[in-house]
Amino acid sequence: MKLLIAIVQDQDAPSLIDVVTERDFRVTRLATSGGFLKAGNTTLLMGVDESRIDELLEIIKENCESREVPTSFVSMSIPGDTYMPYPINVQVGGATIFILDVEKYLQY
Ligand code: 2BA
Repeated sequence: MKLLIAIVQDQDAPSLIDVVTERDFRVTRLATSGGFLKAGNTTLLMGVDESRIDELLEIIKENCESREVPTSFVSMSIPGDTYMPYPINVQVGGATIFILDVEKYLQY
């Protein structure tokens, strides 16, 4: 068994969860925040048999969209020790995925 951890955008999470549960995967949803944007995102924990990892990755790819997100102003150091704020756009997602080996899977 593998543990697939997927960090996705909040907008994509509901439909992704619907599809994975319909396809008989199990999933736990965590409300998380990204360190860079400090905005909410969703982390999904999915315990999955190794033989179905590719199927699950395909579902995630189909249901998670990459988006450009405008950030709040970022301070940038310029010569003379002053700071000038300016806006930037950041490309976020579709999904950031980690796949870990599961040593044991127990349910009581
Ligand atoms: P955030 O940390 O809020 O990052 C949002 C987006 O900002 C990132 O999109 C990336 O495009 C950009 N970004 C992040 N750190 C940056 C930096 N130091 N300099 C410039 N741009 C930066 P994604 O790469 O698609 O990541 C989306 C979210 O997935 C992240 O939200 C974070 O919550 C998570 N994530 C991504 N890579 C991770 C990693 N290696 N470990 C843990 N969480 C990760």
